[in-house]
Amino acid sequence: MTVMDQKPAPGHRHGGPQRPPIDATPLLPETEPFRLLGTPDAAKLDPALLTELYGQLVRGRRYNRQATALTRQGRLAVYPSSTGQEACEVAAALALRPQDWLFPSYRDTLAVIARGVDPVEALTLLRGDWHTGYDPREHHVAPLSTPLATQLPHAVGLAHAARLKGDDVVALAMVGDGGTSEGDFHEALNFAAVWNAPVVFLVQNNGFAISVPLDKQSAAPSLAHKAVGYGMPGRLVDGNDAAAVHQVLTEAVDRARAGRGPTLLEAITYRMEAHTNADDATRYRDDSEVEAWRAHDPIVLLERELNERGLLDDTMRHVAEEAAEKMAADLRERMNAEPLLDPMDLFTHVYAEPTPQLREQAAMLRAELDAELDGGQTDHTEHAGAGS
Ligand SMILES: Cc1ncc(C[n+]2csc(CCOP(=O)(O)OP(=O)(O)O)c2C)c(N)n1
Repeated sequence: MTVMDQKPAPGHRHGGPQRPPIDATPLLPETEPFRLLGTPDAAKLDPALLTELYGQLVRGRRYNRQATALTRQGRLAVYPSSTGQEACEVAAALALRPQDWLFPSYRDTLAVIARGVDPVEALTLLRGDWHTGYDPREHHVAPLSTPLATQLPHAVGLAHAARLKGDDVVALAMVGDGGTSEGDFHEALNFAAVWNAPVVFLVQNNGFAISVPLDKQSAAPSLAHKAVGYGMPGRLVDGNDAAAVHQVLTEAVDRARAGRGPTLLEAITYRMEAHTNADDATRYRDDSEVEAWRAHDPIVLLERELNERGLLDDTMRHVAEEAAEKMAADLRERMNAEPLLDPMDLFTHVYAEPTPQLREQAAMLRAELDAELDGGQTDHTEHAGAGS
């Protein structure tokens, strides 16, 4: 039995005048973020896991660089880079089984591709040319969520429904530090704990919500401490230590799978780039802060461990870099092709059964498109249906 298996005495429930003393200690996060790389415990880590993490971190870093380049070339409308946060992204995907579900935010493209989604399809939404780009059911990955924290109640709903049906499914929901101030965060965590839903919340605390630093965002001792108020355990982890993030996520996912309820994880990391390509981070943070985090880069930490254990040689480094370059070249090539767009797709998948207003709007657009094509000679009466 671990500390996280213990439930606090139910003294907080309405139990009449003889309430037992309240002990919330089992739910409290550790005082220091959990770390593995560079500690004696790292010797026990599976070499296959470390090399898998390494390959995926290198690929993820390259993907971030390529996607940012695509914004400069006008091929991508916007890209929120996760450079510096690759350990959280990759470990999140690797801690799940195929039947589990991932609920990502807009910054979590790397977790999405690590789950098996096509790297180009994962960028479709950020390109602005299709609602989601991939079929969420194929890899059990919900759409990248642009509205903050709305993915969290969705994750709880899916996890709760799976539990009611007896399905072996865990939902992992990812959110930023700023997202924890949203009402949806509160509602999701409250329902998750009351229903004992098999869901894990991973907060990537990367220091900023656009230009707002954490100390202007929350007065909580840590974001993981918020868990206690809902009655679930909170854990703090070094978000740049890929092995540590993978371990705490695996423990939390196993706990949820075993029916022991939700967990809130806070991964301490750092957003090395600006919020997106549309942001200028030099206006609100000092370069020296960014430089200080370079020494704690997730790839540097993992390389050091692999080197110390004799698990990384030039061949292996070369193989990882080659694979990343291949992925980047393919991404570049396919993103450079003009997408075939049908403006009528705007109406597809809005409702299973389109409303009269939607049909009317679709007919108007159809008429405009036809007019553009043939100077207004087409009979439009046959185009009254939406979502064709
Ligand atoms: C409901 C809602 N409010 C405001 C925004 C505008 N917005 C986009 S990103 C962002 C900051 C979010 O920061 P954080 O949750 O820390 O995530 P990060 O971008 O650092 O990954 C804000 C306020 C939004 N997308 N959705």
